[in-house]
Amino acid sequence: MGLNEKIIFLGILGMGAITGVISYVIFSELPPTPGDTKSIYRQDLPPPTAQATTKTEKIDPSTVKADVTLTILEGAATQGNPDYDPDELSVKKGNIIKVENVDLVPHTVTNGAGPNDPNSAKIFDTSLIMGGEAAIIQTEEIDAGEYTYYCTVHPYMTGTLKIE
Ligand SMILES: [Cu+2]
Repeated sequence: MGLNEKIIFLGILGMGAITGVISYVIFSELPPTPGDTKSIYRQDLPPPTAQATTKTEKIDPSTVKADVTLTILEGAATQGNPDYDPDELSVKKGNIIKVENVDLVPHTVTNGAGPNDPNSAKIFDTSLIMGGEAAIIQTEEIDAGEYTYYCTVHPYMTGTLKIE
């Protein structure tokens, strides 16, 4: 490297350093002001839309006397492990099913053959049940029949709910 090249190299390094210092100083002098909404990019949020309704009510499972328990087994998240117990559950229409997740990670009980099923979650859906928590599925308004269900987090977890 000749002398000129060294000077140019150091000059470029120096300009980089100066740019960094200037940016650091200017940006630290101009922090965003909380509540300042004068930006030309500001857009108001759309009004909240009504939540999709499913026939699974968000109620505290501990206050409900369930008729049947469906357990999500520990280790169910691992493909190939036993997941729902019982895998095929038969209940009488009107029965209240308590879904107990005894695993350590969240799972769901969602009707349908899988995520691509257009009817998925339209009949029942617990939404996420955290590890160690429980949810309720009410069958009062579900027509008698056989429904496959799966876990939206782990779609290989599947089971069948039969309503008589
Ligand atoms: Cu799962």
